[in-house]
Amino acid sequence: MSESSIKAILKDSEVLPELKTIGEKVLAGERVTFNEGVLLFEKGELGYLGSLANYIREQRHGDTTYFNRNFHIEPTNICVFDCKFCSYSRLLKHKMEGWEYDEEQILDIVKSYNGKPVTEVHIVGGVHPKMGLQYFANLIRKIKEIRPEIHVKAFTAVELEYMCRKAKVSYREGLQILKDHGQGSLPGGGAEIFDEEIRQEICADKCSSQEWLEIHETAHSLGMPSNATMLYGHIEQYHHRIDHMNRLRELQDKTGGFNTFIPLKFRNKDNQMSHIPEVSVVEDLKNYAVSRIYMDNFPHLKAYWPMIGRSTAQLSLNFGVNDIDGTIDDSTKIYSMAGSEEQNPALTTRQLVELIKEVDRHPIERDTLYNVVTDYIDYDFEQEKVTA
Ligand code: V47
Ligand code: SF4
Repeated sequence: MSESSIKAILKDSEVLPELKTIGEKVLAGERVTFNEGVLLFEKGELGYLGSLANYIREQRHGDTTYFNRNFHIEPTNICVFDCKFCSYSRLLKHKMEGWEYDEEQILDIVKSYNGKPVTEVHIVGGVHPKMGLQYFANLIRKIKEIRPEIHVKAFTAVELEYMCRKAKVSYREGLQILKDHGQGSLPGGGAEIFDEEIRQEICADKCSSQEWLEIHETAHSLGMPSNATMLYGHIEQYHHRIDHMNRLRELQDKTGGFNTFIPLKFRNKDNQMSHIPEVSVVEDLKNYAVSRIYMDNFPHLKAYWPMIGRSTAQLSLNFGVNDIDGTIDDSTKIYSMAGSEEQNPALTTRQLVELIKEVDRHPIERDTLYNVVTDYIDYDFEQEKVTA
């Protein structure tokens, strides 16, 4: 999407004047305000939003689409909290339906990846009262003994808040202990929607928005980067989404520690919010586009394909997204249990590369910190090497 094609779109008489003003700001590299963000959601046509978002995406990343090779460990789905949207957790009282891996089982999962070229392990699960800070710190150390080079991206702010509270340490002390044992970064989960009233309705008993932001700010100050998510498409309104993005944008101005923004579509199977219908694919794409336009200081925007499905993930690459979450085998249950498109979210690297190439984007395998691992544009899978 070139500057001249955007200018042509801005001349289109069907675009509302106030939306044209926002388009001109985007072209000039200026920041969109809160009210303008809400207006984009309320009045922006999908095609117009997509053009602006794609322009930003291509200015920053060209056709590059990143993915990484990781695997997930979910140590337990037993959780002391009771988020209304969660299809995954089993409260302690329903322990029969829960799982709880012991240390040996977790280390066996790590060992099962021996010889496989994964660069990251993503550890996230329910909040189990018996699995505390020291347990997880030791676990990370043992994982690093098995795979010294692997990047450990672990624990949402929800898990960290609970761990630190139970261990009676500050967030700084807790995060420093985990860092000293080998943790590299934090995933973006647990953010949901920061608006306090909506949060009270959907996940009243877990860490507050302020605590979530404080934990990420502390991690950034210790040199641990992180991601941020937003759970959308339930009872929130557009201004709640912009408020959420705005709080993240402000923190990113302060710390620069966020890598990636990951919108997560609410799925309604088998949870306490099953009566709420899921939003459409059009809404998903609009949400990606507005996120790309509003979150001007977030380098990357990720589509989590196990949740939205492969076709929408491909489409999202024209709506601001420049990253598709990796070849994660069949190791995460959080979305398949909530009714996502992908019941077995496994893709080989070759399939993922083809998925990206099919929509004329340039696949690059990255590590957690977006260093290039392999450029797949001229990769020959038969010879297992780059040919050009
Ligand atoms: O915080 C739970 C979400 C998140 C549902 O950082 C649901 O790279 C939709 O943190 N419908 C956890 N979403 C997952 C997470 C994550 C995922 C991918 C990449 C990264 C990253 C982090 O899953 C929770 C919650 O927002 N979730 N239930 C549901 N029914
Ligand atoms: Fe527990 Fe996380 Fe599910 Fe909430 S979303 S109930 S914190 S596992």
